[in-house]
Amino acid sequence: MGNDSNHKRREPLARLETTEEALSDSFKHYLTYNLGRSSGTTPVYAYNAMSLTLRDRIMADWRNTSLAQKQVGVRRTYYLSLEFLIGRALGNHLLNMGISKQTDAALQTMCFELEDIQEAEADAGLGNGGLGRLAACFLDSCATLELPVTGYGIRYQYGMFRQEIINGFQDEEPDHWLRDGNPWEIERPEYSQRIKFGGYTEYRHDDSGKLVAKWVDTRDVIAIPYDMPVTGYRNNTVNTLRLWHSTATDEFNLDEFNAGSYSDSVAAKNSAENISMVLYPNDATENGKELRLKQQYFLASASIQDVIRQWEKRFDGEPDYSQFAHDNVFQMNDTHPTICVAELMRILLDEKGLEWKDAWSIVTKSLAYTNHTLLPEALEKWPVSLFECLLPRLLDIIYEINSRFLRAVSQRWPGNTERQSRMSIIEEGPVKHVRMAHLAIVGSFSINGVAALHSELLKKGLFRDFYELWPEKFNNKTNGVTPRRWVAQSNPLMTELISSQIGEDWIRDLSQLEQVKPLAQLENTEFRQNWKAVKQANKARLAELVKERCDVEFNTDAMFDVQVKRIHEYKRQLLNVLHVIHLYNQVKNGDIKDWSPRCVLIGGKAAPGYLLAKDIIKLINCVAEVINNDSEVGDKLKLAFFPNYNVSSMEIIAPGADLSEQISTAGKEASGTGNMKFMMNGALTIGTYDGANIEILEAVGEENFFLFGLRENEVEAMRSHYRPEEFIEHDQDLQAVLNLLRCGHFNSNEPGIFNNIINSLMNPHDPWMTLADFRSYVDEQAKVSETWQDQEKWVTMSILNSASSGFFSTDRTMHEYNQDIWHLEPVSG
Ligand code: 26Q
Repeated sequence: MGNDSNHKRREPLARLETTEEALSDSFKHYLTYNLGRSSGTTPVYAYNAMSLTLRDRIMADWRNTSLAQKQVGVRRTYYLSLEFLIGRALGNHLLNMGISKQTDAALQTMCFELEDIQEAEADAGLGNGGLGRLAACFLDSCATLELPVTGYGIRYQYGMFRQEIINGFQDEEPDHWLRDGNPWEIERPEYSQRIKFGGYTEYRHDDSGKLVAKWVDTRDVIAIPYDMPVTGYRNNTVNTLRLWHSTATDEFNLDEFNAGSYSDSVAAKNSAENISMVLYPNDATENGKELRLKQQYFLASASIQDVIRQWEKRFDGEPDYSQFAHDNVFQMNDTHPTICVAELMRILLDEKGLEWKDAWSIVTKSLAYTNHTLLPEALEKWPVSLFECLLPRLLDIIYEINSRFLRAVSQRWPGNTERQSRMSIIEEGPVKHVRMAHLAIVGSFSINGVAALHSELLKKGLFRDFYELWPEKFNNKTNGVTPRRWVAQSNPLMTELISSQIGEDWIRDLSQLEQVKPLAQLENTEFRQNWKAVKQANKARLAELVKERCDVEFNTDAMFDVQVKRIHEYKRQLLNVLHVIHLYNQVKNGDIKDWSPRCVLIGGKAAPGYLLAKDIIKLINCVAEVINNDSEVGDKLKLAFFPNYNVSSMEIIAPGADLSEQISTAGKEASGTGNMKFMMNGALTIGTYDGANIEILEAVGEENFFLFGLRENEVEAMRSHYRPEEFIEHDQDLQAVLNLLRCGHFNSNEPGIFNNIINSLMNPHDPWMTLADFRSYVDEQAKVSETWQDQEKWVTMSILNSASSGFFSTDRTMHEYNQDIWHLEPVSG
C-alpha cells in the first residue's frame, strides 16, 4: 500500500505556461513523442494530445489543492455516488482555466479545429440521468467554491448504453467509452484497497475478555483508484473524483490453481473484474441483482477505507477517533451507497477496536443522506438471504443496529408494534428484506429531499414515522445545475451577450442575472434583437443536429417544443404525444386559424427491461413517421425522436429550445434538473405543479410560466375514484385522439403493438392519471401557441426566464449543503 506521509515536506509543483506557444509546443510533443502520430492524424489523437497538454497544466494546482486539503484540522466531505454523469471534460477545463482562445489559436496554426477535436471525446456516461448529472454539477460547484469535497464512484468500463433506433424501436449497444484511452484519469495502484465478500464471522474473546468479531474465509477483490481532476472556475482549485476499478487478488488465483482448478481460478478473476464492468441502466430499483449489491458494497468499502487511510496519516502516533466526525462527513447520493452505515461500523468495531456506542456516535455524526424519489416502489430493498451470503458480517451489524433502533422506537411509542414493524430496517414477510432507506435514515444526522415540495412530501408521506421521531434531521436542498457547463460552455452566444451588458461575474454568482431583467423592457430594442438572434442561431445549430440524427427538417421559425429525459410513465411522455396527435387532428380538420408552427422533439432512454417505456419510444417514432410524411401537415407540425440523448446532446438541445416540457404527474418528480437547464437558456416552461417546477414558477412569476394540471393533493384525492372514461366522454378532442390510436392509424402495418399503452391510459388504476390532465394540458398548450403569435411578448418572457434562474445554480445548492450539513471552510489551492 502507498505511503505519502512525507507530503508535508513536498515542494509545490511549478505551474506550466499557458501561452499559445507553450500549448502548441506541448501538443506537438505529445502527438509525436508520446502518441507516435503526425500532424495529419485523426481528431482522436489530436484530442488526446491536447488533453494531455492541458492535464499537465492542471497538475500543479491539483497537487497544491490536494496537499492543502490534507492538512490537520481541515474538515472534508466525501460525495458517495454510484453515478457521475460527467459528459466531456476538455471544453469544461478550457473554460475553467480561461485558455480557450490561445488553445484554439495554437491548434489552428497546426491545421486542427478545436471544435472537431472536442467532438472526438467520448462522453463519460457513468450515470442514468438526473441523479448522476447532479453529482457532476455538484463537483463542479464545490471546486468553484473551493470546498474540500472529493467524489467517490465506480469506474465502470461500460457506461450508460448507446441507444440506437431500429424500425422505431430502442436497441441497446454497449458504451465502451474507454476504448481510445482516457487522458483525464490517473491510475493510483499504490492506494489500492482490499474488499471482502462471502465467508463468515468468527467470534472470540480477546485478552481483556472482550468479545471480538472477525470476518474470515472471504473471497477478496481489489479496488484500484483512478483519479480525475475537477477544476474550479478560474480559481486554481482542482478537486478530485476518485473512481474505483475492480480486479482480482493474485493469491486467490494461486489458491484455486493449487487446488487443481485452473479454469475456476480464471472464472474467479472474471467475477472480481465484473464488479466495475457495467453501469446498471435502471433509474428505478433493479431489485435483487447480486452484482448491483456487490457494486454498492465495493464502492462503500473502498471509499471509507481510503478516507480512513488518509485521515490516519494526519496523526504522528495513534489516531484519535474522537476527532473523526469533526474531520469527515460523507454525503450519500440516494440509498445506493447506504451499506456504508454498516461498513463504517464494521471498521470501527472490528478493525479499530472501538466500543459500539463510540462507533455509533461517530457514524451518526458523519453520515448524511439525500433522497431522490417519491415513488414507494423505487425504495431499495435487498433480500436478507443475499446479505447472508455476500456480506454476512454486515448483516450481523445491521441486525444489531435495528434491534437498538427498535428499542428506541418502543420507548417513544410503547406497545405500538404496528409502528415498530413499519419502521424496522428489516421488512418481515415470506422473503425478508433489508430496507436501505431506513438504514440510511437511522444512520444519518441529515436527511434531505431535492426540492421544496419533495422534502415536504417526504415528511408527510414516505418518511412520516421517522420525521415524527427525528424532525431535526430533515431538511430541503433544492437542486441546481452548474452555469459553467449549462450556459457558459453550451451557450457561448448568450454568454457573450449577457457579459457585454453586466460583465462576467454572473458566471460564478448567478444571482447577478437579476441585472438582466430591466433589459427585457420593450425600449431595449437592441438587446432584445440580439437576444432573438442568439436564440435563432442556437435553433439553427439544433436543427442541424436534428437533421443529422433524426433525418427530420426543423424550420427555425417554428416553436421548438422539447421534452428530453429518461422515458418513464410518471414523466408522461404519453401526454406529450397525445397533444401532438391532437395538433395533427387540428391540421387535418383545417382548424388552423392563427396556427403556430411547432417542431416537437422528444428524447430519452428506456431501461432495457421496462417494456412499456420501450413501447412509448416506438409510438413516438410511429406518430412522427405519419405526421412528417403528410404533405398537408408540412411545416405546421413536425415530430422527431432524438436517439441516444446524453449530456453532450443536451448542450446543443437546451440552448435551442423555445418550450420546455415538464409534465410529470404532480407529486412524482422529486425535482427535475432539465427544467433548470432550459430556463437558464431562455426557454419557457409548460409544467405541472411538481418538483422544482414550483420554485421555477415562483422565481419567474406565474405570468411567465405555463402551469396546468392537478396538484399533488388533487391527484391523491381523485385516485380512488379516477374514471378515465369520464374524461373521454366529456372531451371530443380526447375522443378523436384516442380513436386514431385505437384504429391503428399510426401502426397500420403492425396491428396491436400499442395495446398495452392504450390499456394503461384507460385503466382506472393508472397511477399517473394521464387522461385526467389532458384537457388542462391541451388548453394551456393553446395559450402557449397564442403567446407564440406575439413574438415580442415571447422574447420578454424568454429574457425574464433566464434572468430569474439565478437560484438554480448548484453554487447556491452547494452553499446551502455547506451551511446546513457539511460546515466546511473553503481551502484555496
Ligand atoms: C437502484 C438500485 C438498483 C439499480 C438501479 C438503481 C437506481 C439507479 C438510478 C435507482 C435510481 C436511479 C436514479 C434516480 C434519479 O435520477 N432520480 C432523479 O434525481 C434527480 C436529481 O435529484 C431529480 O431531479 C429527479 O426528479 C429524480 O427523478
